[in-house]
Amino acid sequence: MTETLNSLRMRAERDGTHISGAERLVPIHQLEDAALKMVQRALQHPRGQAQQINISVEPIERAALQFGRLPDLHNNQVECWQQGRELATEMLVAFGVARVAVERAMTYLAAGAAPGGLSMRGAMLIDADSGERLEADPARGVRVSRMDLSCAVRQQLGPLLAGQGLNNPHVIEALTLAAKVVAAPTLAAELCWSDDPDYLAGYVASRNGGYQRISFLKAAGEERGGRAFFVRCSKDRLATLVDWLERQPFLIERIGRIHPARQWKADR
Ligand code: WAQ
Ligand code: MG
Repeated sequence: MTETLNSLRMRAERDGTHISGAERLVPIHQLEDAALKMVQRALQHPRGQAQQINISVEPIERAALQFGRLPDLHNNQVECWQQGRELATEMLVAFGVARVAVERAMTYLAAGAAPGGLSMRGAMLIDADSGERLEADPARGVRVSRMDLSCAVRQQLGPLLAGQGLNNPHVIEALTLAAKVVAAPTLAAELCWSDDPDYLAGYVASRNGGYQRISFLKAAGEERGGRAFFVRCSKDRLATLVDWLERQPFLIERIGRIHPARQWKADR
């Protein structure tokens, strides 16, 4: 395929507060349709109707594309968000993140990681050993961008996810983002839960541990959510990592496995 791809990005706000964002890589003949869907989404968002919507389109050079694979999806069913956060903590520790770093990240996400207790537009960068916060702007964070599924992977993925009751845009976008994140060598793991008040699932991910979906990571109605990227990277190489996450075009051409659901019983 030699067709030029375009980076299509959307960011929506209301009263200066972040509502939603989205990022795709699409050929020119799909731009109109994909941009329309992004605008519709910003106007119908559960966090509120957007007032200001920014859309940007930028061509990507085919030669600059890197290719990747989706992480394997594991579907962990927990009984409540408290149990989910315990499971997420143990998984991140097993992925090699220091417990203190996990606990700090969870505390920030639970309190709203942006100034004023709001959700950030992007992700926190957290030192995987010390738990120190490293991103330059604590309101914006780092926004992973310029990634997408190939058409073939998108077509294969839908029915596989549907078989597990997981064929929704949250799962597809989160898998896509996590695929790029875990491909960065200096990134140890990711923790995420949504800032949408009605979407209670989240995940942890790492290169070897895959995408570990957790059915509850927060309470219903909660609008504080976000992402933490646990990094093991010297401070002078941080800018290179951020640049790669934000700017490197990354196309996912291989699918991962979709494992059946696994039930976790609360030990109470
Ligand atoms: N780059 C970095 N951080 C981002 C990005 C991005 N491109 N997009 C969103 N975030 C951050 C930002 O702080 C948001 O507030 C937060 O993540 C949550 O974003 O398996 O829906 O789009 O069922 O609300 C995960 C579980 C759903 C999916 C995550 O996130 C599943 C979700 P949302
Ligand atoms: Mg959201």
